[in-house]
Amino acid sequence: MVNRVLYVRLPCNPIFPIGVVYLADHLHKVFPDIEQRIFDLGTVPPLDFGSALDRCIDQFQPNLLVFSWRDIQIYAPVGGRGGNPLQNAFEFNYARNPLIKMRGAMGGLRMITTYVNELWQNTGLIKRGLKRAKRYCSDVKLVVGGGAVSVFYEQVASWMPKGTIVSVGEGEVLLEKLIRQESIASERCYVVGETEPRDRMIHEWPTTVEKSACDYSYIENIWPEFDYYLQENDFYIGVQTKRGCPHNCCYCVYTVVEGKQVRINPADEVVKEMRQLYERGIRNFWFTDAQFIPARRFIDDAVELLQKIVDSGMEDIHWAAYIRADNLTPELCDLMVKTGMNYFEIGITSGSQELIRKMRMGYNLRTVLQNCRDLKAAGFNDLVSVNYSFNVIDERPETIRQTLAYHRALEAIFGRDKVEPAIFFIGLQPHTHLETYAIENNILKEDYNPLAIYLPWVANKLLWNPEPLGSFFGEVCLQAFRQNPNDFGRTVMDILEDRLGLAPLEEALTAPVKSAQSPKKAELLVL
Ligand code: B12
Ligand code: SF4
Repeated sequence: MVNRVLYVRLPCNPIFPIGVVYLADHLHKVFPDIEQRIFDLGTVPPLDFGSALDRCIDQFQPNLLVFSWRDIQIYAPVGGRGGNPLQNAFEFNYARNPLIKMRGAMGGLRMITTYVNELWQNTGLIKRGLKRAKRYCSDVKLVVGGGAVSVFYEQVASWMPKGTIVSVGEGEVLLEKLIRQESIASERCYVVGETEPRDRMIHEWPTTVEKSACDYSYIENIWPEFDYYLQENDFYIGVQTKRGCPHNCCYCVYTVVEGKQVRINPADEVVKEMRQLYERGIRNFWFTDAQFIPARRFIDDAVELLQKIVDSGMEDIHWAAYIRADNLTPELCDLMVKTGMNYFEIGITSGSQELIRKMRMGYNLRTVLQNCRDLKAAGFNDLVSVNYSFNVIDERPETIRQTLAYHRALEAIFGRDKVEPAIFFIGLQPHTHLETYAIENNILKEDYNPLAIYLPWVANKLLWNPEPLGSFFGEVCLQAFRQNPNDFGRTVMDILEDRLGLAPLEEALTAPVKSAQSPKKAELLVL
């Protein structure tokens, strides 16, 4: 009988482990009699990982071991665990000064070492946990899942012990079936050494689950270190309000991990969950949805939720989320401000309507601009992070000029200091249209390993910055790192404007039907 479940969240920056919290809450609601324990290695100093895990297993003696692995990929333009990956990669690839090149190489090497160490460390912890748990229960089951495993489920098999169940996406139903000892054949999972992942398994639609407010009185009972996240005031605690995204953006994997069908968590339940955290002192919430307002048809759901937050009287809270700013209305803007939204990220990727269409992002930049005006008029006066990924497809000097014009228009609305341009270069991810494009165009081999970023020729292709503009962007970013590393995004925008000038805003907002593009790039449009 499977009745003692231990959730181990593998080492991670201290981001609230909402995934395991929801899993434990769900199983408790279905099987109130089973014993559960949450153990979060995100709160343990690195030198103690192994011994703390041993101690926890010795005490709890689980017969189901659930390992949750959140992130694995360190590409980001910001300081990651091993340094700033973008700076290192660009210094190594594009610097003319051999000393800077060398610095990039050394930085890259340091990051790769951190990355490989983390892979070894986490797989080591999984194996160690299993071995230890076998002392108490010889047929203990081992399941691994979480964000990182969902994206790289095909690669992790080679590191896991035989018999490990590798899971993609939400794990609630899978765990339920394991407890009931039912067949798991129809779940998005496979068993290492016994079954192979089905072709395109990640694209299968997840089983629907009804979500109710997480019961935090129960969670604090099974998680002795829960207080860790209550002590500091700056944690944004995760709360899910919906799951899934119906869009098709060419570089994005969320839409397959979470599924295209959007599930709305009932507003009353979301507020009930927030209220429990509020009563424990939490004032900052991160709505963990892939998109808080995935499409216009979900505007009413967002309005309902925010109105209920207003009615709840939780007046001194703040929240943040990923927001498609094409789906705002003046009413929604008003509610967002009233409920304390103090940060949001709009991933517009480009300020050129032509490129937005080519990346299949399905929104209208003119609408985004108008909605931002409405948000400002509603009293929004906090930080907006605007994510730009240059050079995804068909970028040209004129599309860069359009992006700059668009960015200046956003600055005119919110104020220069309130709009933070986050300059990303796409980290190519498996199961995306961009990956298909790269394989079909011989940029990547079909059997490439997306985790082999320790191989410079793989890393360079995964950090998407193709020629002919690749070196130009490399040079601009290096200049910005030199000039003002603390205000990197704004400096990049200024340098680009100095070099290329601005397009008329109207040009940015209109997408010509035809454009000068290479045949290869045109293919992406019909993928
Ligand atoms: C919201 C979010 C953020 C927010 C988090 C805010 C907060 N306070 O919680 C912010 C913006 C801060 C963020 C930051 C980053 N994120 Co993020 N984030 C997400 C996002 C969109 C949702 C994660 C989430 O909380 N979901 C809701 C919870 C309930 O779901 P969950 O945690 O996935 O858990 C469920 C399942 O995974 C499963 N499950 C979990 N564990 C287990 C275990 C078992 C055994 C089983 C069976 C199932 C299971 O069941 C759970 C319940 O349904 C995901 C993408 C996505 N759509 O999933 C990326 C994602 C998790 N992030 C990712 C990354 C990389 C990052 C960064 C490291 C990026 C960076 N390089 O800077 C940073 C830093 C994070 C850190 N550790 O320092 C990657 C991780 C995978 C990877 N590529 O390595 C993801 C998957 C996105 C991607 N593009 O691939 N992120
Ligand atoms: S980038 Fe955003 S809108 Fe596009 S598919 Fe991903 S989650 Fe959806």
